[in-house]
Amino acid sequence: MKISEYFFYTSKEAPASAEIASHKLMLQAGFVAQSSSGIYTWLPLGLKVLNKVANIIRDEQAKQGIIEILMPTIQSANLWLESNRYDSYGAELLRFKDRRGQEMLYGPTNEEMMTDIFRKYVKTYKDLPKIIHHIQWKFRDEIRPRFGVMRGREFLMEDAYSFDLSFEEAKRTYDKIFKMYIKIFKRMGLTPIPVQADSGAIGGNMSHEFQILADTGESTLYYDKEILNITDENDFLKIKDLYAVTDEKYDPAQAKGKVLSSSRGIEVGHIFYFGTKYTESMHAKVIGKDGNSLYPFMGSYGIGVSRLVGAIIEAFHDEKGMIWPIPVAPFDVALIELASKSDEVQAFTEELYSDLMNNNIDVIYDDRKNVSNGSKFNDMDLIGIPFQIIIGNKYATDKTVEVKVRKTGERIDFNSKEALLKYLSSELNKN
Ligand code: 5CA
Repeated sequence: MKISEYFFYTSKEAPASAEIASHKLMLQAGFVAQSSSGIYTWLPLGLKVLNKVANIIRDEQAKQGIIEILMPTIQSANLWLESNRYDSYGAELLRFKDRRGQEMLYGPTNEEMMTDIFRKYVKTYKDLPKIIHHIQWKFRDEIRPRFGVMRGREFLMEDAYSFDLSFEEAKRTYDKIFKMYIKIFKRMGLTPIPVQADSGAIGGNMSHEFQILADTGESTLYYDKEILNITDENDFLKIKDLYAVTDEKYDPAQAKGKVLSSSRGIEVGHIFYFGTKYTESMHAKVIGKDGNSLYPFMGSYGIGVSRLVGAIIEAFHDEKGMIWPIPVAPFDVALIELASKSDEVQAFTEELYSDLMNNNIDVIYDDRKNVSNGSKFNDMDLIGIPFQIIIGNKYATDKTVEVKVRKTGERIDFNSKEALLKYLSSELNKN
């Protein structure tokens, strides 16, 4: 993508109203634009990251046999009257009437709608277990939307719902999703800490919040250091038995004898087991093995997709801007053409641009003519593309191009295009 043809608008300064790094940087770098309180437009760079985050989640769910559907954003109030949540959900629920006077709402979560779909189609134990998920916009009329996409009113959530025939099987499903969530967050370069949690408005008695470590997080975590040492996927479930809580649940007596770390965290996911709460209230029964009907045991599992974009920035940035982990970066490589009077430099840059694309490297090419070299450097640091290829005087004099690694600041010279492409392909495929 050539910047001259893109939708690329950065600002020199972060807006004064933004309080935390991710909010400041997302506005300054043109990743999102505020539309109204807690409601944002995703501009092209932000949308690319949002889609990458969503696709990692999709990919891991598919690997576990979890099936994707897409439920609407607007729901009928009738379903929520059945589950008895219509009134109890309170002021966060955006309620309205359609032209026929039917009471509707903008979904803040989908337990009711999922149970309704389940009861329409699934009638027998032979069809269970089932886990179904979707990625859809939610609305919660938060009393204090803040920190940009971190606590929005409209936000993108991935939510999964499971149906099992017994408590034991439901617990196995819970554990399977627990492990999958750890894998999902690790694929984004994050360090997830699952903490024991309350289930709040969702209801139920088994629940974990997934916090990711970030110095600017809203929660304070106390956790067994051993959690950080568990890196083999087969061992992820062991993390469940290790001590990890947010500060309001911290109890020195329980933590006795353990080597604890304390860090700040951001909640990026939340999983719940709540048994037959919705299947009973909404009469969603299946015929069991013995011919008697039974209420399936449910859990629900949510990831804040749009919040993750902010959370990843909180975890990875410096005074110059964002530092994207490769799997979620808006582009793999930034190609920076410095002001040059030489046609040869320009021709080489164009050629390299094509070569990068032909090698499936997603490149943003700063071909702007009316922008200073300094501003180009600042902009590419700000948007945090993992690798910058700088083509300027060194190419004119000795055919050398420079790569700057955004994360480390390391600079590497290349004097052949082949060596450069080989280096980039191997670095980009490490993950
Ligand atoms: N039904 C369950 C799981 S599907 C549920 O709604 N869980 S939740 O309330 O914990 O939300 C799931 C995740 O969505 C949270 O962990 C958080 O990462 C994200 N989230 C919740 N509220 C907001 C918000 N106002 N802005 C951005 N993300 C949010």
